[in-house]
Amino acid sequence: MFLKREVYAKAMQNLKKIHFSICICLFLTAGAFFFAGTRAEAATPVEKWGQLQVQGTHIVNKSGKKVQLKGISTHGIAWFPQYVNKSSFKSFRKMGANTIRLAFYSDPNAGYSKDLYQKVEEGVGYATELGMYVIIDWHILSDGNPKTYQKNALAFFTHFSKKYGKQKNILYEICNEPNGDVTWERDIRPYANKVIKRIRKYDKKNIIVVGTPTWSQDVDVVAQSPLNQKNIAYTLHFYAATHTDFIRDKVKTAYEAGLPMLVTEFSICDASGNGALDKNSGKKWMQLLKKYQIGYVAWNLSNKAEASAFIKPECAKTGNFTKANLTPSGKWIVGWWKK
Ligand code: IDC
Repeated sequence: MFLKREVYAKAMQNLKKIHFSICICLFLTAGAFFFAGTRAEAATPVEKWGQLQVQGTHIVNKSGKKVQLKGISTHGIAWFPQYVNKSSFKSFRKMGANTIRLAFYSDPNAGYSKDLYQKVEEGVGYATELGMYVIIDWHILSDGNPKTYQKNALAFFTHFSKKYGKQKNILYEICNEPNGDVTWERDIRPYANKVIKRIRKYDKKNIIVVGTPTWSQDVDVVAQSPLNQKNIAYTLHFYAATHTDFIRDKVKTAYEAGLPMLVTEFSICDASGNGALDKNSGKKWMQLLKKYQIGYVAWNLSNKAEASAFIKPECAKTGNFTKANLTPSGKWIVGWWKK
């Protein structure tokens, strides 16, 4: 009887030990998951990738790994300044964006004003706090030749490269879309060389994105004689319903020739920024960009009644967006960000 009781007590003791060990194990596992979870959440895009650079045909991160920038461009910040705020950018980061582009129209007839430097600074500030990359875009458009307002461009990039030259999350886009009677050799190349020289006075490392002829479509032309400079990528823009295989072929040619490219603007509607969506052509673009590891930033962050706008026209919010606030083009594009 005594023996039995002793065996029983021993068994109970062992059981308690096992129970205790299981508890400890569970606690440690839960703790590990918790810390992994918070750590993963704490790692912002810039914490993960660090200083970007151009290596050969690609944009790579601090460890030399090819990366795809993905994100959204503001509309002209003169017209939709209300979307340049931290909560707005944060909601897109949550959906998978790592990049914000700030579109600063350069033509005085299209919103240019030195007063808007302040808005760019706010935007860079929010993106930086959120650990996102930010493209400072000198948005030439109606002023087709980048030389038209070259003096203003030099002042603009002097100001921002002086201010942000030591940060690692900045990209400079020096001429959104050259168009009209403009050639690479005669107009864009000399303009680019001047602006790059100015930026490099203050910023030795960050990537400079250079526009290409015909609304940043002729990457094949540029690939024949790119600039002789470091950390340069070239702009490629497409609107999938208008720009189909004939532009995708230009991209293939340029890529095979070794040209580093970045899509700083695109949508899946037509080139007017409006019209029907072409998801079929859009899908071909996404597949091509993934295959080549070319980054892409979508047009545009506004609730304007046009197909390329991301926010539904009836949505009055200016931040804290969810997918329910997005237009069909917005929803479709966001769906590719985490792929
Ligand atoms: C469009 C906007 C539209 C605005 C127009 C003129 O979507 O609301 O009225 O500019 O400023 C581009 C340009 C980009 C255009 C966009 C769509 O870089 O500024 O935005 N687009 O037309 N290139 C090809 C298409």
